[in-house]
Amino acid sequence: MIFRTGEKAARDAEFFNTLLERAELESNAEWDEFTIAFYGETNAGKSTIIETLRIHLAEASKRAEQNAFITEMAKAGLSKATFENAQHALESASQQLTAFESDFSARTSTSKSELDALDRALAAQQQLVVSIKAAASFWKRMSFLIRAPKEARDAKQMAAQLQSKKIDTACYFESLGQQHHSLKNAKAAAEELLEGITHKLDTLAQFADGRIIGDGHSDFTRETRAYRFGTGHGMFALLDVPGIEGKEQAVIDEVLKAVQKAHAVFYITSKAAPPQKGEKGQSGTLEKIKAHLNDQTEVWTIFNKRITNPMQLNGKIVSEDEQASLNTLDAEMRKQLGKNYAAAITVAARPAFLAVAQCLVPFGQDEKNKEKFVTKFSTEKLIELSGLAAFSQKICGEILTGFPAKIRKANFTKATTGLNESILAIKGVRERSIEPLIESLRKSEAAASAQLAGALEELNADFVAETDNQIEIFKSSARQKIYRMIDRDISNDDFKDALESILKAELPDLNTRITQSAETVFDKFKKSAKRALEDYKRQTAELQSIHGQFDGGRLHSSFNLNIKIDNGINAAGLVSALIGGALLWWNPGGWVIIAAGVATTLAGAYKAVRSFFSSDYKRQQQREAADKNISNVSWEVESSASSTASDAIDKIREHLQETAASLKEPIHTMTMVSVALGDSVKSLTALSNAVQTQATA
Ligand SMILES: Nc1nc2c(ncn2[C@@H]2O[C@H](COP(=O)(O)OP(=O)(O)OP(=O)(O)O)[C@@H](O)[C@H]2O)c(=O)[nH]1
Ligand SMILES: [Mg+2]
Repeated sequence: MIFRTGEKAARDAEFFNTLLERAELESNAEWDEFTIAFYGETNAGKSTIIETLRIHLAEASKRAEQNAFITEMAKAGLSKATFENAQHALESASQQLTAFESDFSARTSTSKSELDALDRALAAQQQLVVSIKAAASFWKRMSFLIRAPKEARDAKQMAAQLQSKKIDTACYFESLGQQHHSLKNAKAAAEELLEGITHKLDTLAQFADGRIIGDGHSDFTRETRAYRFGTGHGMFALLDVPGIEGKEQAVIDEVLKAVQKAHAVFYITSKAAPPQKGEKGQSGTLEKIKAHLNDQTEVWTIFNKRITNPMQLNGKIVSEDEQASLNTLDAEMRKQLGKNYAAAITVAARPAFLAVAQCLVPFGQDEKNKEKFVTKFSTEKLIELSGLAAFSQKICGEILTGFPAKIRKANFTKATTGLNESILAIKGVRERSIEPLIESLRKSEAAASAQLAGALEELNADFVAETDNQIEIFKSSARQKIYRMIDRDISNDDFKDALESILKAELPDLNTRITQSAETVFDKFKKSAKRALEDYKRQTAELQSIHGQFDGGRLHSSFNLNIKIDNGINAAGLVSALIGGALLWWNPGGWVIIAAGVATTLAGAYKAVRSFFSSDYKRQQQREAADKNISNVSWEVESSASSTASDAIDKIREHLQETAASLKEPIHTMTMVSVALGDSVKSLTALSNAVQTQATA
């Protein structure tokens, strides 16, 4: 929300009111169903407990899922025997194939080495025959034509044997190949069978009990889901809320929306210890509980005792040490939430779930775990031992009794808490930010105005001093020049002419010097005025950033309280408006008129001295006449210059008043904002009182 002008501020404040009414009241408008939000750290077991209650209390959507599961199960025609047979078939086909393959490779290498050995023996024998023939005499070689040597005959026999061995081996390996092929086929068929079953199991898993329960990874539940239950008391809803302390940023809106809607909150924890406090400015679980659950009228802690082994279910599920820790937890929670905190209830969610779950994926982990528990205890016993029986009785009895009145109380409390927090936040913004800002702006404005007024006074004083100074220079220069002429014993006519021409020559110089010094003092003024305005502009910007950190608290979620003051000060522009044109009123033409007046004055002086002849006396008279005339002229110049300057200064003063009004603009804007916020507080207080009256009606 941006307040720029007072009017806009008032309009925004009105909008602010309506929004608050809507945001805080309508979002809590769950009036028919008693709603319990399951709140707590990720993996604490919120979804497990809700799933258990859904099954145990036969929640409608759970019943529908279970019916779908039963139908799918019947369609699948799955029995333990078919599954086990398929598993065994695959196992034995795999084993046979593996055994065959290793035997096959052993046989291959044996046959190869046997054939290699025979090959080598035959080659050696043939080599022997060649060497015998080469070493034999002519007659011996002739006899070999009739009967080959024994070695040659042996070689022939060996070659025939090798050939037959090779044929036998090839036949043998061909039959092994066929066996290999059929074993591979058998394994593939067993795999296909099992895959078909697994596919059926996957389909079943979609309807199985426990689908909403996480797999042990954080942040399993991402969106709040409501499950509705009908009881003798009427309808109630359980909200399965995403967990805190995981990737909280991603789910925090869902968490807050859910607790805002709820009439009671179950804080689920798997640790029998008070929630952790934050460190080094970071919010711990405890601070979050305080912040998130502060406007709840009923908060319970549900301690989910983690149990994986049926042996742990003998006797009480909470040890003495754990009970002592739970007592500390109760005390800490009561300290944070006051009378709205109820107490801790213990439940062992996992065994409770396993006890009541009926539709579990066959042969899966859950089914195996259930098996572990149900072989040790009956379902009824497990429901009792896990604390589920007592817990669901507590919900349906104590917690739901008289729930319409509880809903009313919870909704009204939340509405008034919301409104009161908003009122406090607006008051805080007003007192801690807006009011100090206005005060500081006032101080800065006063300082800037004083600085400008001071600069104007200084301008006047500087101008007078500078003009006096220049006139003194003029006087002494004119006097020196005319005295020198007088000392030459000139006639009165010459004296008159000389004085006139000296004055006419000196006056334009004086004019130039006065104009120049006027420019210098105006320039000095210009600089100080600009500095004053720029300082003010900078100060308002700094003040804005110091006080602009509006702590809107809870309002921040719905409102962006961004108040901007544009002080609209353009120092350079304002300064030129201040003295722009002031120097134009300077009228150099005035000096000619002054000079013309000299002659008239001189004529009188001349008359006064004409009858005197003494030269000394004449010179004395001429000096006096010169002094008088120079003085008269100076006085004329001074009064003309000072009236010109005071006209200019008056004009500046007029503009200064306009500037002063624009310096007050930020103060005016912020005062309007403050008034608008004050009005908001009044109307929100009236609304809060009206809600309270309704609540107790
Ligand atoms: N051993 C054991 N495991 C449990 C118990 N309760 C829950 N779990 C396991 O803890 C994991 C998380 O449980 P959920 O119920 O999904 O936890 P959650 O609080 O809903 O978690 P988020 O949805 O991430 O906020 C699952 O793997 C559960 O099986 C218990 O009592 N004993
Ligand atoms: Mg969950």
